[in-house]
Amino acid sequence: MITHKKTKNGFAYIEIVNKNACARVALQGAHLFHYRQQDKNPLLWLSEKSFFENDKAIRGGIPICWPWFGKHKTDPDLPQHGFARTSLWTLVETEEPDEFSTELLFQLENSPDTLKLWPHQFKLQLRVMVSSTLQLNLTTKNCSTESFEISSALHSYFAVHDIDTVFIEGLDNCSYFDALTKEIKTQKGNIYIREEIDRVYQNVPPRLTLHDQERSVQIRSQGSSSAVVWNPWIEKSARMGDMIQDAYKNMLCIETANALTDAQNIGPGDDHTVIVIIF
Ligand code: TA6
Repeated sequence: MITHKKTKNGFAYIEIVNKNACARVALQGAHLFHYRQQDKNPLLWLSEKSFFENDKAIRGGIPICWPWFGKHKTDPDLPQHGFARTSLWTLVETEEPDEFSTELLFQLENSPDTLKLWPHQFKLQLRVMVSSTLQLNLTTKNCSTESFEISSALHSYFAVHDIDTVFIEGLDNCSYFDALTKEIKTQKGNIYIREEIDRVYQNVPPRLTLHDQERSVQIRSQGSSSAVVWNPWIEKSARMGDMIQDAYKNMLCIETANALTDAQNIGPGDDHTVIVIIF
């Protein structure tokens, strides 16, 4: 079942319910902010203090960072993580192949507003597949006559039972840029979270696992060889207006990205797709 809904303050989203799972996707940013497999706890984290307001990114779920990841390379006045997550997308297709799965296709195209921020003609599509697995396919099409470069991230916020007991498996021996120290380092073994962490891993394998007390979450990727790991820890989460003080204890970002050396150059008429599958 696919239902168009609005929050009390009129923020539009779509609710998906089938026999395997339920999910919610905001039209702003095509932002999936809830996913729960049948009879299980939500897989994704959503801040209790998240805004559901125009031009403010929802804190949690899977924001789409596009057409640049992080700060804009040259213009500090441009929005962090690009404009896709705060733009109003269009729901162009819905499909319910059976009672166990649901597919939605969202689209964002260049407009006078986007051209002011990023002078390229594009079509951006997000296909969301909700079943016992959650799959997002983000496709960038270059509709202009010149190449352009994008960096991006499917910025997944995972709900965790207790940050002190989780670990990430699969990034052993991967090099990473440590955004806190600005150094390039190499990961040794699994990743445990004992302080603020903000790292962009490169040459990342297509299979990562988040081990939580109650479950292991599989993260599969295609079209991406970089991954971002982020937890704001105590001080930063206390400073964030859309997170409660101890929110850091129950969330961990493992983002499927095309970031830093994995930025993508797309030729005229060409396209690039990055995929994440979570289960
Ligand atoms: O997840 C990586 C990161 O770039 C962090 O540095 C942190 O800023 C996070 O994204 C959240 O960014 P946001 O703009 O959503 O507050």
